Amino acid sequence: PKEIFLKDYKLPDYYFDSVDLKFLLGEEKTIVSSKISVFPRIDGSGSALVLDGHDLKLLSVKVNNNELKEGDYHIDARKLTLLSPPNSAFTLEIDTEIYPQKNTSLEGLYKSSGNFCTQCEAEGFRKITYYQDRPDIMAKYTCRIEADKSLYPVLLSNGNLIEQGDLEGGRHYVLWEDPFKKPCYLFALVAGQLESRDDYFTTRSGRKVSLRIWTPAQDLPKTAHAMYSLKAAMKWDEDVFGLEYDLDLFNIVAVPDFNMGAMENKSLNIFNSKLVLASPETATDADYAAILGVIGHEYFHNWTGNRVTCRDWFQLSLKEGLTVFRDQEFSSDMGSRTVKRIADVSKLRTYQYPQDAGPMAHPVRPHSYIKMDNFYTVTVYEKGAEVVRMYKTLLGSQGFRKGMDLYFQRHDGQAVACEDFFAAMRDANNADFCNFLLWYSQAGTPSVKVISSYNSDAHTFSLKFSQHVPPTPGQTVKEPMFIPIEIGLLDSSGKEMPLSSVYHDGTLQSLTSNGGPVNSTVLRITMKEEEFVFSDVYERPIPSLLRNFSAPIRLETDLTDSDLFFLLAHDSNEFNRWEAGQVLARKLMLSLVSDFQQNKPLTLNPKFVHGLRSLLCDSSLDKEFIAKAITLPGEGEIMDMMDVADPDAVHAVRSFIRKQIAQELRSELLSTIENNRSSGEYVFDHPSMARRSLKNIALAYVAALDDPECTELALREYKNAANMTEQFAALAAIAQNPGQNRDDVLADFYNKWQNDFLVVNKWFALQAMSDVPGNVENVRKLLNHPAFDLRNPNKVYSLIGGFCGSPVNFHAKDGSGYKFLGEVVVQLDRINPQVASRMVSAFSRWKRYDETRQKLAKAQLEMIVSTNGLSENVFEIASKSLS
Ligand code: BAL
Ligand code: ZN
Repeated sequence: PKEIFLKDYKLPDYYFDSVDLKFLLGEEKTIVSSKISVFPRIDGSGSALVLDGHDLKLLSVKVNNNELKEGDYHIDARKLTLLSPPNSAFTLEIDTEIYPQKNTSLEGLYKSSGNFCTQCEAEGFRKITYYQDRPDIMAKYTCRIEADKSLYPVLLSNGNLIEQGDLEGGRHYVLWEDPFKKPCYLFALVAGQLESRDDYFTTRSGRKVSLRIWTPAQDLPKTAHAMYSLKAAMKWDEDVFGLEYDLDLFNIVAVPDFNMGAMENKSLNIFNSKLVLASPETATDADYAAILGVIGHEYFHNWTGNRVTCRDWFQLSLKEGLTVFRDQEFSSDMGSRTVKRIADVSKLRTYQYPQDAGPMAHPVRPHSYIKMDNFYTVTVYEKGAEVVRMYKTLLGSQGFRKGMDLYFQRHDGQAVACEDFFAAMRDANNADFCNFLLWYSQAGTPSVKVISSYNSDAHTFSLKFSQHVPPTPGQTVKEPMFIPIEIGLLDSSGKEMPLSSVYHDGTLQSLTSNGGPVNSTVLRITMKEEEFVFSDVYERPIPSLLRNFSAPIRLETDLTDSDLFFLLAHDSNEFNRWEAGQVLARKLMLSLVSDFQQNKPLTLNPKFVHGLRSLLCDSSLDKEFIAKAITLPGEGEIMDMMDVADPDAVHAVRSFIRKQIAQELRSELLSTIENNRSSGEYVFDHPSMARRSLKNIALAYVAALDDPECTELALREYKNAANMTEQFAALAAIAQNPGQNRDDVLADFYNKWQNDFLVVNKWFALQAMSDVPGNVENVRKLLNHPAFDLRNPNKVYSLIGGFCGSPVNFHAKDGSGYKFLGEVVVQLDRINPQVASRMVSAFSRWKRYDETRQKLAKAQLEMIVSTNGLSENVFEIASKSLS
């Protein structure tokens, strides 16, 4: 397979101006005709025109109305090359035949539950017709669709519907025109039996936009929350960024078979149904929140991605990092900012940090790829969003907004690079960003160490920082990075100390704002080692460092346990209160892991339990914050901090602590459940969700005790639950403990929900993730369950993905988990390489484990790599994991 490098980017030799597409949709095959107006970048250059194409049958090629003969072009499995096109603008017409019914890769045009739909990002358009399939080719499109009217009454594409009518033989047609130039990855087509929930939104300049959410008729009642989310997102983008929608129609279609979560095609977003359909009975609060965030995300792409797009796929984070940042901000404004920040940072630590420390580590802007699909990663998305967040931390809200305005002013309608965003932020604010661009090119999570000292004579407080960026594949030597660290200082009563000035790099810098001292400031760390000295500090402070997680780094401090308990109790920065608790929990877990490995008895520090008790009983705190604060760091996070990851020890320790907490806080947890029962209708708002989340975590704790009273309670909660959030939480609480109750409720849940495939996926995932010993056999059985289907990505993510997320069973010492995944990946790769390659990623950190496990995992990777006919997708991940 060929590797593609960022440094090899070249401007295209030919541009496309307009593209007229025609689809004749049929049951055996689909005919695609394209008519493209082409012009050379440099007149008379005479270079060949190379078009991408994959799994296409070429019927004809015409240039300026003349059919080309063999010899005028060259064709192979991936390219169609016009050897000597005209020297100036010309018309290119191509007819191809494709077979959507047989397309199980779910990229290009395919069928999902009887309906046609498309997925073109990143390189799916080449499975529809021959084209320069790269994002810097932006053109205006029309799309005519012809199909059987009774089978496919609804025919959708991008832009405005300008014509429609009936044809002979029970067929009909539509003609869509998109007035905005776009790259082909934003092209979309949907045809099928769908109905819509209709609403409208009036933009602030008075445009009345029709909003339609399309699903099969029976699912329409479950689209209310998606419509609410869409309208909220449209309003928010106007309020916060001054960005309005630019057409009279916005369509969303929900499909059950979809590789990604959703796709931002211009005016025709296509969504995985999981991220559209919700009712209180069938969807959890987490589902509701995800729908809000992703509906927002895809809508926000209309400006950050569609109006301004990427020059090439290496720039993916330009649109994704920025749009994730935007959706995070949207969700924060719609709910609790602190809780959202905690959730986002946890996600980063759980998924992105391990990627950054493993064989697939890559910069936010990767340097190379074999398959672009493999780079829709937590690094490009989530770390990319952190990079955007750092601009805002450095510039403030107004400065950031100025940068965004300049970005659109300069680049609307263009395909640009990450430097263009950087330059807009810098120029709009006249800012000195020093070497900030390294965030785009250096992989690896920077480690920052800080040592503090207080001088009681001089009344100064010093912070000495040192940073180190670990080596990553292909990058052994790293430059120091520009790291913004937001900090505050607390006095002995827990109050913020006023910060008046700081001495750094030979100069005394005033920190006052509006004439007075500030409580929090952002230090700019740019060197390998440097010191900041605060003056006028009249007692030894406790520093609150990296507030709001102002940079995606690992921070090591010299804070003592008692400092951390103090911060947990007093920090005015809620995020850092949570973080202090997490640091304590991580330290505690690591030390117990070491005890466990040495066969020492495990005991829990009573101070830790006391800290949790105070949180649990503090009625002034937000309930969801409490729920987050009493949740222990995940097993993966702890393993990530060990020299040799030991899944059994970490699992044993985490389970031990959970049970201890449950025992010692039993009465507080039981009253928490009692006091937070639902009354009345399900409401999607922060207070109600916070209440449910606190109740559910309390239930999970007490159910871990597996005693008759608590089990009875969990069974009652399961039976009486009036919404899926509480029903599923009770099911999960009961399912922690193997036995008859577990078997009974799992069977009951399936019987209840067997006709709702999204709920059944939750049932698959819950069992797949279970830590019951030898669970691999249960998961193998579930592969043959009538409700399971390897062709449906959501089912694979639930069952196979869920299983790989269970440290004890996936990493079972006998290698049974690895063997299972190896077999499934090979089978899945023949059906859907993108999904298979996501699954194979679970192997990527095999070197982190002991020798026995390493050997077993490596053997599976070697087996996969040597499989005949392996896709490039899986090859890239598996071979990089081995290297
Ligand atoms: N562009 C792919 C799906 C998304 O990130 O919105
Ligand atoms: Zn996106």
